[in-house]
Amino acid sequence: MSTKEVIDLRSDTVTLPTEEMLEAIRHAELGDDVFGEDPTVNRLEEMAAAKMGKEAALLVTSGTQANLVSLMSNTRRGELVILEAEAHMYWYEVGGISAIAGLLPWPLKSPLGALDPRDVEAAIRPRNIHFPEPALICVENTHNRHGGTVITPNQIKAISDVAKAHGLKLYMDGARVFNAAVALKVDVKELTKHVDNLMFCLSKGLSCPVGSVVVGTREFIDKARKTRKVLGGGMRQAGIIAAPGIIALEKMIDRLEEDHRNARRLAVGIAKIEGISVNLDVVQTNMVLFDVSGLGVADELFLSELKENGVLALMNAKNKVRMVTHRGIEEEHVEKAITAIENVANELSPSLA
Ligand code: TLP
Repeated sequence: MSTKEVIDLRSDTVTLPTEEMLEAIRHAELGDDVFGEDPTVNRLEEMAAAKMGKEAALLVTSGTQANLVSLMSNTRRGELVILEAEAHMYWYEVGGISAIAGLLPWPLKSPLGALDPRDVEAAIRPRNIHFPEPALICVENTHNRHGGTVITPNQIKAISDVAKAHGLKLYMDGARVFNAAVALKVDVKELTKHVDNLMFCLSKGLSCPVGSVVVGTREFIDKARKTRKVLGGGMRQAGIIAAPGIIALEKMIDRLEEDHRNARRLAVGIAKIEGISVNLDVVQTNMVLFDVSGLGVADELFLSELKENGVLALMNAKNKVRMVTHRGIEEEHVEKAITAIENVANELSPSLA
């Protein structure tokens, strides 16, 4: 790394494709995927379904499209969807859940992202002329806004039991489900077996340039394929997106462990800085959330000073900074980032140094 290189910790979405991925794109066998004739897409979809222990899969353009397609394919307009109050679908998807899917989100608070089954049970009201019909429960794994926290197979099963008892479907926003599986050291199927359907992203820690995959029963995926079409997501020679996805599934999952190690290293380093606090219990995968309220400076100033020192980050909430580790961030970058944060803290709040 040159001394001028920027350490970009804004998100794992900033990862660039590997050389092997670029080669695979160049040589991908292509066809028209709207006719189901792109062999590379078909291969990726089959691999994804097998990996998740489900019948079928569908390549889509983004995590947001995956969630929207899944919401619409699991429900009818006017129905109620129970989700966690900090869920990505609720916070960051431009309100598509209501504006496009026509659903009523019913957010439930939780300390670390895992819904309490008793809260879910209580939220499912009896069928009544006044109430919207409840249709779907959503979990997010790992949980982004809670700091990349992991939801365990037992926690998912407990929600699934409630869903089944009330005839509701269970969906998982598994944008980073492989991070959860790697952190728990379990096969990803342990995390998917209790949900009816899910999505995962290729373009985050797995390093692909584009794409997410929706996975579920054959019937659900047939419906999702049509929903994707109405949303303008029918792609033609989409094998150029699927080709790196195949490499991601074959080769990029196990290395997520490195990202987790680096996140922990980063968090432990940041925790020692005066004026900054980190809850280390929440650092379970590749994200670090830390509180800079002790520095007494505006968030914009903190981020811009950090940028001056060669490190990029995002705010997760007021005074709460988010950093995400990913391929391309090595131990030396973590050390440099810690030093940069320390320098900024000292510059902005010299009295604390
Ligand atoms: N999350 C992005 C931003 O939108 C915040 C990030 O940098 O973390 N579900 C979850 C849990 C996500 O974290 C994201 C992306 C999505 C869905 C949406 O994926 P994209 O960005 O591909 O639409």
